[in-house]
Amino acid sequence: MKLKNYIAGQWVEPESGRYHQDIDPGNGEVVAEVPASSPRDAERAIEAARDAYDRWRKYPAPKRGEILFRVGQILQERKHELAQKMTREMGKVYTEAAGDVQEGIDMAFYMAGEGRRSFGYTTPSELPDKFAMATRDAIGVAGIITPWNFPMAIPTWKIFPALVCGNTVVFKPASETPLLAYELVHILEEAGVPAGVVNLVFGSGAEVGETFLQDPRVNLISFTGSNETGRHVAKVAGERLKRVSLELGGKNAIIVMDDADLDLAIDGILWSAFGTSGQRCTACSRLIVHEHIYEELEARLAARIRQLKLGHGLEDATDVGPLINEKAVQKVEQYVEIGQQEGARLVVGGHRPTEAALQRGHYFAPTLFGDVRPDMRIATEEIFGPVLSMIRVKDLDEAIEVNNRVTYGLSSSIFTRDVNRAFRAIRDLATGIVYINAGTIGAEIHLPFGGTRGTGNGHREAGTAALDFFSEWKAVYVDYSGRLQRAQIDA
Ligand code: UN1
Repeated sequence: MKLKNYIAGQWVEPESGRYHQDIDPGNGEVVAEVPASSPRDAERAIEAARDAYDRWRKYPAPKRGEILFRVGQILQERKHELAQKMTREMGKVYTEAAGDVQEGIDMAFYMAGEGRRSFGYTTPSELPDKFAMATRDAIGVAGIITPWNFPMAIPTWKIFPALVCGNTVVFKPASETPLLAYELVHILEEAGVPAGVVNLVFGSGAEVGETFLQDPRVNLISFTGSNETGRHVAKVAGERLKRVSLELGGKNAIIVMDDADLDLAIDGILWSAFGTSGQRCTACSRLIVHEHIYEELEARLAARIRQLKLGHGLEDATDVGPLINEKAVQKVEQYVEIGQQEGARLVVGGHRPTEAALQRGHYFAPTLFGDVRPDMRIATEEIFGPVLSMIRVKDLDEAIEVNNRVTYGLSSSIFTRDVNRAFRAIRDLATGIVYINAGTIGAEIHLPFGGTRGTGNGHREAGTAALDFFSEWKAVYVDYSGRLQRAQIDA
C-alpha cells in the first residue's frame, strides 16, 4: 500500500518523489510505503490551509461540529479495523489500540458538542447604555505535529478542537505511524470537511515539521513529542511569535502507602508501567513505596511481572507488545546498564527475550529495579520503555518530595485507604494529573490533559482547555447611548 499526501482536497504524491517504509514493529513486515515529503510539499499544504481559512472560520460553528459528529460515527463503525491496523503499525496490543481509537471517538463527540457551546461571556460595562461581551475567535492555520505512541488519539485531541474553533490544519504525523493518520484524514474527508481545511503531509521533522515552524502563514503549533524536539519547537516558533503548545515527557510515579490495598495497587502498577510497553507519556516508571510494605510489594510484583507474556499485539495471549523500533530497544538496554552501574538491583527482566518467535520484532522483557535511589538516572530520566524503578521511603512527606523532585510533572498516583493522606497528596503532588487508588494512565478526554514544569509549557489539551489553546479571545463593546462615553475618564 502506497500512501499519499492530502493537500487542498486532493490525494497527491510528494513532489520529492521519495518514499520510506512503515514497518510492523512486532514482526518486521512492511505495512505501507510513505511519502518522504520535501519542504515544498509542506508549503503547498500551508498555502491550501491559508486559502481555506477565511471560508472555514465563517462556516457556522454548529455545522463544523456536525461534521465532527459524523467523524465520530465513522470512527465508531470502523473501530475494530482501525485498531487492528494500529497494532500492526505501532505494536500496542489490540485492546489498547481499540482504546486509542475510542479516545478519538470520545473527542469527536465532545468537540461536536462544542460547536453549539464554545461559550464566551457577557459582563456589565462601567458605562450606561453600553454592552460588553467576550467571544472566541479562530486564530488561523494550526500546525499539528504528533507522536507515534497514540496514533489516533493524539491527532484527534489536536485536530478536532482546532477545527471546531474555526482554524484550518496542516498535519504532520510521526513517521512511524503514517497509516492511522492516513485513515483519519480519509474519514475527515468522508465526513465532509471541505477541501483545504485539513491537509496531511508525511515526512521528517527536519523537512516538514521545520517548515511548519518557520512559515509565517502558520499561526500556531501544537506538538507532542520529546523534550529535545519540544525545546527546538519552542525556540523556532516562539521567536516568530506563534502560539505554541508543547506536551513532552514524563517520569510518573505511583506512591504505595503502608495502608494500601496491595492487590489493587499491583494491578494498577502493572497496567501503568507495562501497558503500551511503557511507551506512554503517562506511563509509571517510578514506584515510591512505604518501607513497611516494600519487601512484600517487590516480591509480589516480581512474581506477576514474570507471568507477563510478550508477543505480537494481535495475538490474544499477549500482555506486552514490542517497542516501536530497534533504537528504542537499544535505549532501554542502555538504561538497564546505567541502572546496574549506579548500584540499583535488577529484580526481573533487563534483557531481550530469547524466544525464536520474537526475534523479528523489537521486544524487551518487562523489567523491575529494586533499591533505586531517587537521584539515579533511571529514576529521573524518561526511558519510554518497560522499566520500573522501586524507591523506598519512610512516610508520605518523603514520598511526595521524591515524586516532585524530577524535572517532569505529568501524572502521579497514590494508593492509600486514608482519606487524609489522599487529600494531602492531591494538594501537594506537583503534577497536572493526580490519581487516587488508580494508576498513572487512563486520562479521560473531557478533563484537561498536560503537565507542570518540564512536561510542557503550561498549556493543557482536551476538555475546554483545548478551546483556550485553539481560539483567541475577542472583547466586544457596543455603545448604544448615541454619544461619546469615555471609559476611565472623570466626568
Ligand atoms: C500519551 O501518552 O501521550 O492517559 C497520552 C493516558 C491516555 C493518553 C496518553 N489517555 O494514558
